[in-house]
Amino acid sequence: MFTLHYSPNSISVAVAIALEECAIPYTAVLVDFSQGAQTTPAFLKVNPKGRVPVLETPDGILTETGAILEYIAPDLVPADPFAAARMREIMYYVCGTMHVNHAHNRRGARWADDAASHADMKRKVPETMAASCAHLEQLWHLRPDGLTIADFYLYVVLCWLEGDGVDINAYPQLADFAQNMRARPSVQAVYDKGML
Ligand SMILES: N[C@@H](CCC(=O)N[C@@H](CS)C(=O)NCC(=O)O)C(=O)O
Repeated sequence: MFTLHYSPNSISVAVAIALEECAIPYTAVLVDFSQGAQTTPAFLKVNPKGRVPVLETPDGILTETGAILEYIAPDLVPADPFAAARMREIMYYVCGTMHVNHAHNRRGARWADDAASHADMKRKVPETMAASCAHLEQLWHLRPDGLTIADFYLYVVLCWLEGDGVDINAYPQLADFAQNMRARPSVQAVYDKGML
């Protein structure tokens, strides 16, 4: 049995989409950020990093979205090593750069103590997120064919664009991708569960 610790609209929802896509039954446990639930001793015992997602599996506890996605859905990683590397090229960019850009909106305290520094970081977010969208749009032709686990990560990050002050329609391939993902039953299921 699988237990997913998640927070709505967070990257943990990418794991929920993958579980739905693979028809893997799971229990979803809400980690209520508004109550600081990710910082409680009980949660830190599960994930000392104080972040979601966390997936409890029959093999042990996993953290880090990309790692979890690879575990859940190995069939959605291209068999060809070069295509798999292309997929990871996107996923690591979205995780290591774009997700971090987004975090500067509300999580500036990770990097600085001064409120003025937080405000400065926040102001920069529309610019850095737009730059990430432009890179993805420009390199879209390198994306491997067919559905991959990177798509789940990317979709959730694209859902953050509006709140980050970026209009997805300025990037037609990303907008098209997001629309197609939104139509998938797995994505519909997480909306129905109030996760997105
Ligand atoms: N590298 C991690 C990042 C996980 C992460 O930053 N999750 C955010 C939600 S999107 C979180 O749990 N934030 C809680 C906090 O910063 O207190 C991954 O890809 O899973």
